Formats: sequence, structure tokens, C-alpha cells
Amino acid sequence: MEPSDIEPGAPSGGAPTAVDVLVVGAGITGIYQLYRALGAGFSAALVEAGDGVGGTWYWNRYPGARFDSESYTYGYLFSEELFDEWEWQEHFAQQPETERYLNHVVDRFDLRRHMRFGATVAAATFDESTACWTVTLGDGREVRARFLVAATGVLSVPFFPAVTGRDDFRGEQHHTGRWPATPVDVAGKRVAVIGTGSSGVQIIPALAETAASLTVYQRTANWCTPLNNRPITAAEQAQLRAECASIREVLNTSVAGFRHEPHDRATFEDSDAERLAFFETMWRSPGFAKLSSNYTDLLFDPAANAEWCAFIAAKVRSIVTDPDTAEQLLPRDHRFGEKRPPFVTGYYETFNDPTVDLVDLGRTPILRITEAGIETADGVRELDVIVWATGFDFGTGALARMGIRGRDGVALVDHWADGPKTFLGVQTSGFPNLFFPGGPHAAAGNNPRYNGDQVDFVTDALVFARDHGFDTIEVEPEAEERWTAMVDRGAAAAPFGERSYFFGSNIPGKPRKYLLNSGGRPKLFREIARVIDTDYEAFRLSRSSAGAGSTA
Ligand code: NA7
Repeated sequence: MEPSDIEPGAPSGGAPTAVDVLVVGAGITGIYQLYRALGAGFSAALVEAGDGVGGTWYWNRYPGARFDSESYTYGYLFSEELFDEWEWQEHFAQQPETERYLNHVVDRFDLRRHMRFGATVAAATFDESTACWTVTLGDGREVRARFLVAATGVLSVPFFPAVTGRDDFRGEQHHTGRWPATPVDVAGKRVAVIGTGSSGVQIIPALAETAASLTVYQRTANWCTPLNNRPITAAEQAQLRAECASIREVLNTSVAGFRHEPHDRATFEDSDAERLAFFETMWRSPGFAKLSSNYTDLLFDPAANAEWCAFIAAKVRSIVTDPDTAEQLLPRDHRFGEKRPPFVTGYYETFNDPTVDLVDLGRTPILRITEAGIETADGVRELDVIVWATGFDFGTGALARMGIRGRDGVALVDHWADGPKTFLGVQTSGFPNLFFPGGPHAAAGNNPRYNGDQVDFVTDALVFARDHGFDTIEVEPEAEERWTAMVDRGAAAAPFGERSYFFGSNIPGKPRKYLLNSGGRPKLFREIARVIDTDYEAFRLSRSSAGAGSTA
């Protein structure tokens, strides 16, 4: 096989390039997959649509963007030296720090020379006679790869609602998921934010600091609780280093990929006073601890959930001085945890700023975007900047846009017309040698931990195929049906409701199918162990007529 000649900024055109493993996407999953593939002795290359490293942490560079998983639980665990040498500045790092970290990883492990930026996949076709993928890039250049690993992420295709007149607006408009690299200066400007999901509630306080006015267009309120971020002290840095091995052990085995201790009591086992004190502790706890360390019945007993929601509502009413605004900021349509809960810093306080207004789209829906601003039944609000914090085509969005065709020319979008079908969230039948770690049916918790598990599995599978002289590896339809049925069955019991984007419900026309792994990480571990114990029984391994080992 030929080594990769893909270099950053390489000119377009030229002879096809051949590699064993082509990774798509330079996000946290793709970087790790490239590292593992090279480490396992494959020739490998990575193509990335953006002009730099980071994936989610490249595109979502909006003011206020930051982790809501603890920095040291989100970063890589594969190298103790890396863990030791990188000092996260905050418990929940801001986007620029994460982007710096990922660039550091790429350079430290000498991965950049295998990457090509500004390279969008336009089509990917499996050639049955050679058992190779031909990947056509946006500039027409082709790459042939034995194995194609789409590490394209679940939150990488921004969603714009079909609002009339979006192109008529004369001011600036940006989606949070495609924020420009050149800073957007909102000082003294009239700004609108549409959407109050995790991205909206992060950007709103940040923009309010300098904008002349900020209008928040909210369709549905969310149960927001404090992130409780703070700098990591020198003593904490030392402790993190000292505990590296145990942190890794906890994260590599924990159900959701977090370090938070689960609680051991149910809501009504405590007296009212004890419960109030516990909720105060939860309110002051970091990020997702409010889910993972809360009462054991929080997500399963509606009465228990209502207690926590009443506590949050009382907090919101105590923070937001205008009672009408406070009521509008309280969800009426879902319980805590039924949608992915956002974690905030100064969000509710922002609405006490006289330059910030909340527009309840339930009362006054957006009629259209005009040249001057946003029109509702109350008239046109003139604006200089519109921010679309309206989410993503979750789970399948990127895979559906890559023009993927497998055996017999079948398109992935047709195979998945009724929703994704996968085994382990890494492969689908009829698409040999295609893997998508970090895609649909993958995570249900701290993403890099699940995605890392999947990358490790994919790498092991590639090594197994190579070492046994096979050049094609393809999941059996029965295994795919079993895993997909498990996901669908578990979806009924999942805490997330059907209005959550985890069911695709935010995208008009998208099948309402559960897009996470409802079996959680333990199920993933069990199935991976079974695959390995049975010498990959769930997969069909074969040799192409052209013979194993040749991609050229
Ligand atoms: P989300 O969580 O999908 O939030 C999107 C927001 O946009 C949400 O408030 C939506 O309201 C709102 N939205 C969507 N369509 C419309 C229309 N047509 N009109 C008005 N408002 C609309 O995306 P985020 O980017 O905030 O977060 C995605 C993930 O990124 C997050 O979970 C983290 O993992 C990081 P709705 O609630 O649907 O009424």
C-alpha cells in the first residue's frame, strides 16, 4: 500500500491517493482514530471540511462556548504524558482552550502531516471488485481507501428553521454551529438570538455584555441549572496528575463517562428539610452532577422529578426580578432531563439587564425575517445581528450528506430511510469497511468516552481483519437488527422524551427514531467483549477477488 500523500493545503487534483484507512473529520474522535490507525501500522490519512482541527470545537467558536463535561474527563486518556503535561485552566474549558488542546495533541503526536483541511467529502462509493472505498472530495480529487472511518460527529450539521425571508435580512447573521473565525463585534449593536438550547443559553449572557440591545426569541424554555465553573487551582492540578491512573480507571468503566459519585437515596426517603438541603448541594454542584449524582429516582418517578423542578423554579423566580419574564423562563412542556439539560453561567441574571428582552414565541411567533429585522405579531424589531442558536441535524446529519453508497450502489440514506440501523453504533450492513464511531446509536453520556471505546473497537477490528488476511469486514444483518431492536426497545424507557432532538424531532420530516445508545456503555462493553470472544462472529470477513492487502 502507498503511504498517504495528503498534506495540509495540498493542491487539488492530481493522481488518486491510496491509503488503508481514510478518516473523515478532525474532531476529537477523528484525531484519535487517526492516531490509533497509524499506531496499528496502517497507512492512514484524514480529511476535514474545516480549515483547522477541532470538529465541534472548531465550528462552535461562538462567545461563551465551553464544555459542560469536566475538562479532564473530556480530554484524551490514552497517554499519561499528555494527561500530565496539559494543564486545563478551568474545570469547564472555553472553546479556545479546547481548540488549543486539540491542536497540541495533533502536533505532539505528529498527526498534522496526515491531515488535509478544507476537504469536504462529496461522495463515497464502495467498489466490490477491489473491496475499496473511492472517496471524492469537493474539489474533485479522489482518495481510495480500504477502510473508511466517518468520524463526522453527531452535532455537525447546523439546522436553520424554514423561516420566511431569512435571506432578505440586510444585517449580519450567524449560526452558533458555524461561528466565523474573525470575531463578531456586537458592541453597540441590536442583536437577536433565536433558540434557547445549550448553545443559546451560553451565548446569550456573553452577547448581552456588549450589545446595545439583546432580544431572545424563545420557543420553549429549558431547565437550566448552574455550571459552577471555576479555575483549576495549582493544588487541584497536582492532585489530578497524582490521580491520573484512578481517573482513567473510573472514566473508562463508568456508565456515562463521568467521575461524579452516584447518590444512594431516593427523593422521598429524605424529609422536606433534608431534601431542600440536598437540592441546594445539587444546585452548587458541577455540570452534569445534577443528573448523575441526584436522587436515584429523579428520572424515573415523575413526583420526584417535580420536586427538583419546583426547586429550580423557585430559584429562577428568586433570580429574575420581572415576574412575567421569570414565568416565561420556566418550562411547561417537559420534566428535568427529558431534554438534554443545559448548564449555565449567569443566564437567568441576564434577563435583569434592561437592555435584554425575552420574546415568547408561543405568544408571538416569528412571522418572517425582513430586511430590517424580525417580524412577529407585535411588529418588526429592527436588528443589526441575528444569531441562529437553532440546533443541529443530530446523529445522522453528516453521514446523510456524504453521498455514501455501499454494495450494489445502495445509498446510505435509502438504507436508513426509516432511521439508522447499526451494530454497536459503528457499522451498518451492506456497507463493508465503513465505520462511524461517534455516530448514531453511539453515546449516552460524556461523548469522548463512548467515542473512544468505539475507536478502540474499530481499530481492533481492522487489525483482526488484516492479521487474518481479510480485506472486507461487514456486519451481519442479524447483528444489526439485534442492536437496533435493543436501541428501539430501550428508547421507550429512556429519560429523554420524543420532543428531544435525540429522537430527530427537531428536523421536519426526519424519522422519529432514537439516535443514542439506549443500552448505555455497559451494553456496549458487553457486546464488544462478545464480538472479540467469538472471533468477530457478528461480522462477515472475506477476501476480495483483487486479493487482500492492495488498495492501489
Ligand atoms: P438545541 O438544543 O437543539 O436547541 C435549539 C434551540 O433552537 C431550541 O431552543 C429550539 O426550541 C430552538 N428552535 C428550533 N427551531 C426553532 C424555530 N423554528 N423557531 C424558534 N426556535 C427554534 O441546539 P443547541 O445548539 O442549543 O445544543 C445542541 C447541543 O450542542 C447540546 O445539546 C450540547 O450537546 C451541545 P425548542 O426547544 O425546540 O422549542
